[in-house]
Amino acid sequence: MDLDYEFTLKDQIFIFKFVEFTNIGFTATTQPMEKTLLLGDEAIAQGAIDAGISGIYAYPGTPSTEIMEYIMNSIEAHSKNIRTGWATNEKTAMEASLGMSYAGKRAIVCMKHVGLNVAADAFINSAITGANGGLIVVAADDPSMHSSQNEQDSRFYGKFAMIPSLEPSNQQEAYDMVHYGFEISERFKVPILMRLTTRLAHSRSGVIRKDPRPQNPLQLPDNPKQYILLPANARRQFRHLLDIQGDFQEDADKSNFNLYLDGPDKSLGIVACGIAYNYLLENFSDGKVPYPILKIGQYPLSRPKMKRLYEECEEILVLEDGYPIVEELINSFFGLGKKIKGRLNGTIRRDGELNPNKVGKALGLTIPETRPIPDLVTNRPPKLCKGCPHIYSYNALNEALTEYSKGRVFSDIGCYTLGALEPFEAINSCVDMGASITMAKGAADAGFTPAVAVIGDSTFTHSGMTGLLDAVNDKSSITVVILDNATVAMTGGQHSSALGKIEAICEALGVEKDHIKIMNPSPKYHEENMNTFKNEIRYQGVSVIIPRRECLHTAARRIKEEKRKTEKEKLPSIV
Ligand SMILES: Cc1ncc(C[n+]2csc(CCOP(=O)(O)OP(=O)(O)O)c2C)c(N)n1
Ligand code: SF4
Repeated sequence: MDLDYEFTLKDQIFIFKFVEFTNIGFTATTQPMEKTLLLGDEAIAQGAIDAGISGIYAYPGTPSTEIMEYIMNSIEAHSKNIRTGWATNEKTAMEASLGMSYAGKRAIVCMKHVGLNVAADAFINSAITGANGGLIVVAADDPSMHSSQNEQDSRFYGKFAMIPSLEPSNQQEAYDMVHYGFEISERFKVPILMRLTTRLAHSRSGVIRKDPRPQNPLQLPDNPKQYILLPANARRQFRHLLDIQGDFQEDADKSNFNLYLDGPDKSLGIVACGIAYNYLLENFSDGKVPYPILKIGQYPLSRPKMKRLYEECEEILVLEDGYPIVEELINSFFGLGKKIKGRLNGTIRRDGELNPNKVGKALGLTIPETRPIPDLVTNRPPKLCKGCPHIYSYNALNEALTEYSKGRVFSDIGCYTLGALEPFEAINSCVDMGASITMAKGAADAGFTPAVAVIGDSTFTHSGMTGLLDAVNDKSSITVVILDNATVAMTGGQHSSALGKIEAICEALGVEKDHIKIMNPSPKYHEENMNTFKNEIRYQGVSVIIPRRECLHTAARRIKEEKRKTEKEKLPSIV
């Protein structure tokens, strides 16, 4: 039995006053001291609305998607004219938020952890330009890779960019940290990174809201050169960033999010970062932990508090959901021989999500037996929905490729990645968004032809277009299949930036019009589709095939919405 997946969050108190549903969406009540039941993502979103943002930018990605969705559906956000809407990728989202900050307004940009890799150029440089209006970059990490390609820890990015990072331990802190994050972003004139993990993003708890703050007026930065990163300016700006590192440190030392909580038993001192603090409390039914705890919610690490813990306690246990970043720092800060327990020394498994049971085991507690997972929910691998258009694209493609040896289909990230599984086994790679086209190109350049790339419509505009241009410029012999289901299906059916634009984009990038083919991925067109695949795969150049049929769920939602609108129009109007 795997205990990893069995836990509850005791601290998630289920008191909620009221969430009002309307035809546009929902909005929380504002009575003081009443708790609103919010997901971690929603707490960030509501915090951002209340803290006076003028805009949110994001590209969907689990577990961050609900932040944008909440603000898009919020009547309050609509009434305040807060800019919402999906960006084409995380880099464009990051840059747009930087532009809004340049104009003096508060902005928030949200993405999943791997999205920060895409936005990294802009993100790291935004620490050098600095911010004008408050700017918060939210990265939602996914330890255990519930829906991701890796479990990288975004706190490294905060350290890499040398800006303050915030890591909430519960939904209330997530809400409060947004207010605080904007405040320090404007005080220090730098963007702030906020990192959370899946369980916090996707679990609910009662949140007390603060009084809403008005939006900032338009106001350009005092220093007109701040955003011009020519080397001479960049050097100056970077030196300034280095100069204010001490201020970040001082702020973290004083921060209410970094608490030293004393305990009588000094045989162990516990460092609990973000949600790990919640997991720690979960192991003590009265909420009283006998050991001193350093609860961390703001980075850089508070050295005086860490030093006190190190000096007062015999051993240190580091609890962090993600990489052993703090454990590593303590080892190298002090390195004075005391035992530091955590993921690095093997007390806690190096990979995978942290949870209360893992924390209990690390504390040497006896973990009560949990009920086994019922058969109904075990071993149920994900699969394409029955009738999904991707199924018929793969059926035709697989048949068209029977005359060649295996291993020729480079794929990408989306629902269609499930084509890797039985019964299709249609694809041979899935690395990062956009890599299908460029990997197919590289393989074709190496002489491995035919090489086929399979990419979704949203992934194509996210990161596929530039690779296609490379292939066109090099006249690489590849067939690119852009599966157009008119949505970003895998993350819940968000609007796809590619909608209605794919052929025009391909043509503009230089793909010959005669080699851009549209097909309907349905069983009745199987023969026709298979022949189209065969012909284009034989073509020695760049060809694009666009199987086009709406995702079943998006279609169902669209039809329901259209029906609701028609029924509403039919209602007699009250004058
Ligand atoms: C850099 C990055 N950003 C976001 C995601 C989350 N994500 C996974 S697949 C996907 C897009 C899928 O849309 P599409 O390509 O249209 O394929 P579909 O799921 O609709 O078949 C997204 C946004 C990710 N894995 N990596
Ligand atoms: S959600 Fe849509 S695209 Fe994804 S598998 Fe189901 S039908 Fe296919």
